[in-house]
Order: sequence, then C-alpha cells, then structure tokens
Amino acid sequence: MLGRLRHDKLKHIGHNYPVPDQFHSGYVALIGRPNAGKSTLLNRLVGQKIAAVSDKPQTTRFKIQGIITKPEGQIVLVDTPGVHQPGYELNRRMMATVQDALLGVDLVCLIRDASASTGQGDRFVLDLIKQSGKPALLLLNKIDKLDEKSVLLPLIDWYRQEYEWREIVPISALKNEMTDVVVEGCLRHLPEGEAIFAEDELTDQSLRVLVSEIVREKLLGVTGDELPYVTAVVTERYEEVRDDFTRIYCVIVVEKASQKKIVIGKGAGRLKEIGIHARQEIEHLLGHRIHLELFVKVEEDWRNKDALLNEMGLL
Ligand SMILES: Nc1nc2c(ncn2[C@@H]2O[C@H](COP(=O)(O)OP(=O)(O)OP(=O)(O)O)[C@@H](O)[C@H]2O)c(=O)[nH]1
Ligand SMILES: [Mg+2]
Repeated sequence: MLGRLRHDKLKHIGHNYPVPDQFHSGYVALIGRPNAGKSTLLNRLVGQKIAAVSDKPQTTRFKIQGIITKPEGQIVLVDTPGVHQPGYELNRRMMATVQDALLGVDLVCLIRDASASTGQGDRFVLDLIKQSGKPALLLLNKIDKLDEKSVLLPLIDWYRQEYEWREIVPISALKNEMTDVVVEGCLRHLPEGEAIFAEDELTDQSLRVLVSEIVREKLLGVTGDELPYVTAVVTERYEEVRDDFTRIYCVIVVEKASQKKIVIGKGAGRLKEIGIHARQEIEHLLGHRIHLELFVKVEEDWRNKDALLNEMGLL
C-alpha cells in the first residue's frame, strides 16, 4: 500500500488545535485557461510541490487535490486542467475533469493571467462558471509582470459586470503575493463543517502519481514546444526496498520513434538530465534516497486509447 504525502514528513504541526467556534471546510476548484498559474498557486498554498508546473500550456491533465488545514478551517483545493478546445480523447477527458470539478465543489476560484489580453478562452471560462452558478472568487494572477497596476482596473470592471464575485484579489502565485488573502477568502466563503481530511495530509494523490508528475515536469522543462502534448509518464513499478530506499521505474510514452529519439537525446544526454532533476526532487519529497530508472516507449495514438488513458488515471 503506497502512502500519501503528509506534513509529518516535512514539518511538524501541532496536533491539538483549539476548536474554534466556527470551523469552515469544503472543496474549492481552481479554474482557468491553460498557463494561468493554477498549479503554481496550488503548490504555494499547500506549501509543497504537488502539481507539475511548466511554461507550456495544458500541463495539468487530471484533478489534483491539495489540502490546507488552518485553525479556522480546512480547504481542499482542486487543481484542474486549463480550459481549452478538446481535440483528442485525452483532451475530452481533461475537459470532463473540469466540468466534474465544478459540479463537486463548494466554491470556485477563477484564475486569470492579468498580464494577458482578454480572449475567447476567457469568455468561455467565465461562461462555465456562470453556468455552474457557484459562489466564486476572481484571482487576477501574475501581477508581478505588470508595470502599471492600474491596468487591473478595466479588467476588474469587465469581470464585475459579468458575475457577482464574492471577492476579487490581485495576486502573484509565483512571488507569493496576496496568497494568504486567498486562503482567508476561501475560508470565509466555505460552509461551516468538520475537517474532511486528516490535518497532516497534503494531497490525495498517491506517491506513484506524484512521482510520474515530477518526471513529466522535468521532461517538459527540457523539451521544446511540440513534445509536451505527445508525452505521458507512467510509474510502472514503485518498490519500497527499505524505509530509507525506494526503487522506481517510470515509462515515458511518446507517439513516434522520432519523438523517442528527441526524449533520449544525443548519447542519452537528455534522458539523463531528466533523470537527475527528477531524482533530486523525488528524494527531497520522500526524504530518502531513491533509484530512478526511466524508459521511453512508443505507443502510437495513445491520446485516443481508452485503456492507456485509464491506466494513467484520467477519469
Ligand atoms: N510571472 C509570473 N509567472 C507565473 C505566476 N504564476 C504562474 N506563473 C508561470 O506561468 C506558467 C504556468 O504556470 P502553471 O502553474 O503551470 O499554470 P496552469 O494554470 O496550472 O497551467 P495548465 O496546467 O497548463 O492549465 C509557469 O511558467 C509559471 O511559472 C505569477 O504569479 N507570475
Ligand atoms: Mg496546471
């Protein structure tokens, strides 16, 4: 049985919180266009990297829950894939994940890249939230990229006319600016209720999935703009050899032999680089040494293959 990532591995937090009169808890979906910074914010708020982040759109492929427990309440943050037009079965499932997340949460956070101009995609995301009718916060992200903060004003005006936001918060997920205000805002608008997860839990993802996401993130980091969409990573074996040593085998799936060549690189240089970066981060996550082996496998048209997508845990 594989464990989950818990706080006790990372830092101790007190076990007996005084029970405040009103404890608020619930699920909060992070919804937005690809690259808006949803996963960056999730990692920031949880205080630990649990979701892959990259500058390539469509990094997140499935639902990842991060848990934040405070004396006043518990927030289960639901990170979702960026909203985009589905082309393949993979993308259809990604969008089904977004719809599913919207249905199942108590509160929605729309994350908008405030440094980008408004487009069709933004209108589409907004319509999804309108249709859900859920209470929502508007988070205008990447304010560190703005020379003039005043450009936020017309953006806020536009969004205000479209929906009754519970709160509008300009933030920088990357620079950790105003992120505590997001936590306070979420807690304020969640219903009263008991904690859903144990207070030391950080995520509902298995270590197996966290590991393959770390490998995929490093892969995205070293490959060009074409490859992100055609690669997937599956943790095939996860052997806890000893308490302080784990052996892990991951398979990187691509669609063509030519892509396999790109991933492996000259003299297997690229694959080694991915392995080194991933191993460092996984060792940091687990707090002990690991042996990581990466394989590359060609699986034509995997993005349309139900069996493979099921194996990857995509809905
Ligand atoms: N300058 C700046 N960059 C940011 C900020 N937040 C996120 N980014 C960058 O934006 C890029 C996308 O971030 P992600 O967190 O992967 O975005 P996402 O919304 O999860 O994207 P998908 O999973 O593809 O939908 C990364 O390069 C981040 O470093 C921010 O506040 N400021
Ligand atoms: Mg993401």
